[in-house]
Amino acid sequence: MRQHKLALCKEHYLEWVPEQTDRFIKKYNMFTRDEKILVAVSGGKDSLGLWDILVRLGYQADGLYLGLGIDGGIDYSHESQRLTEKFANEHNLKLHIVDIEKEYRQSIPVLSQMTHRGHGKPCAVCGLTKRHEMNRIARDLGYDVLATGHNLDDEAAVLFGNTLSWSGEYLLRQGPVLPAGDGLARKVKPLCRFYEREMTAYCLVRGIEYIYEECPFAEGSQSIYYKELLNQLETTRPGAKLTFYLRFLEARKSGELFVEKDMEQAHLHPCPNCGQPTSAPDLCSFCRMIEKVNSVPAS
Ligand code: Q46
Ligand code: ZN
Repeated sequence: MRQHKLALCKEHYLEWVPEQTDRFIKKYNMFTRDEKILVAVSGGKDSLGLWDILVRLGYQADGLYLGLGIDGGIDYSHESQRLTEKFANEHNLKLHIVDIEKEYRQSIPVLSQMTHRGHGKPCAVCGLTKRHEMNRIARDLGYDVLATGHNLDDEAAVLFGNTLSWSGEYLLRQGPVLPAGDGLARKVKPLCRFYEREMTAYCLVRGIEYIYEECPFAEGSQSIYYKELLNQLETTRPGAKLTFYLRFLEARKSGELFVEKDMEQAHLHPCPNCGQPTSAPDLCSFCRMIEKVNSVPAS
């Protein structure tokens, strides 16, 4: 790990990763050992790695898998669900599975086509659905906090995009912890300081079987392009990604860059259908989407 000027053997690497994770959890006040954590698992290395680490550290972490119904020629959803279930069974862990198609009659790609959102890509509908469902399950099942496996490469790419467009609102909300709001679960990213390759290495040496393929719809996305640019930078300047992200967190905290203002929570009210907070005047955008889909006669 050139950025840390550190080289570890397998045995010590498997100790170092959880130790570091626990340090970040405490540093950013993510959660305590008394709280119930719901880990959003996709079958990929980051989320399965995160679940494994939290359990090894003795946290109460259950999993949530959302079946999106994405095939993309590689049977993506089935394979990622199979690997997630395999991991949960092998470690005797509790896994909640929500199949979007069963729950809302349509898979994500079909919901996207029917609502004409996202210019042919289902990512807008997928993101909206995942946010809605993760929050719904966390709230309904009484979890204190929702944890996702975003790593440093993910966070640096989002930060890069938000900086290029100086999206102040998004920059203010980006961080390792998004506090709970009215009806919104606290969201945390315990892996936000690990490089993607560090998580790959963790899963490989730990023997975690995960889905290698990305979601087929990720191809050609802006975030992958930003990741490539940042990787080029990292090659010549080891540690650049980490510095970019950490300096941003410091600057934001100190108020150097932005004046922290109250997030727009005041304008939120519960959606009359699902009860989740929304800024829309009536139904939340997820319920509006489902209403629209249900109004289309079945063919
Ligand atoms: S948003 Fe888009 Fe991802 Fe959903 S459709 Fe696939 S690439 S999984 S992070
Ligand atoms: Zn709603």
